[in-house]
Amino acid sequence: MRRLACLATLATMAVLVLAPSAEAQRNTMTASILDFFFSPSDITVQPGTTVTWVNNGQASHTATATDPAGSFDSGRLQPGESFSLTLNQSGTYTYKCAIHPFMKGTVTVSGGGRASVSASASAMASASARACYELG
Ligand SMILES: [Cu+2]
Repeated sequence: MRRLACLATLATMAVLVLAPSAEAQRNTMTASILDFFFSPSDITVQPGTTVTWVNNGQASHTATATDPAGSFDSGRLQPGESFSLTLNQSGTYTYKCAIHPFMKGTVTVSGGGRASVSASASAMASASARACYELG
């Protein structure tokens, strides 16, 4: 009976430990491009996040990096078109619409990303080992 309780605990913990990494794989963020602004204009994401800009306006727009200059450029997006970018490097990127330069936005990449996910996973694994030892 005690052994069964121990196995059940381990199985539950295994599910909890696996869940965070699966979550990290599909980190995405969507922003709208409207006439004539980015919404939201300031975005903060974790490293590895894929940001997608969708042109929901009536006019053509771009998302073109200004600092660091040249780090990304969507090219001209017709209404309904989108542009995706995966950001792995921490830092702040500023961008504008090359057609309407008064349209401006920033993307800030910060946070622990994968490092903090694996740290919390190993903490949970040792917690489950301790629970098992006390039951046995
Ligand atoms: Cu524009």
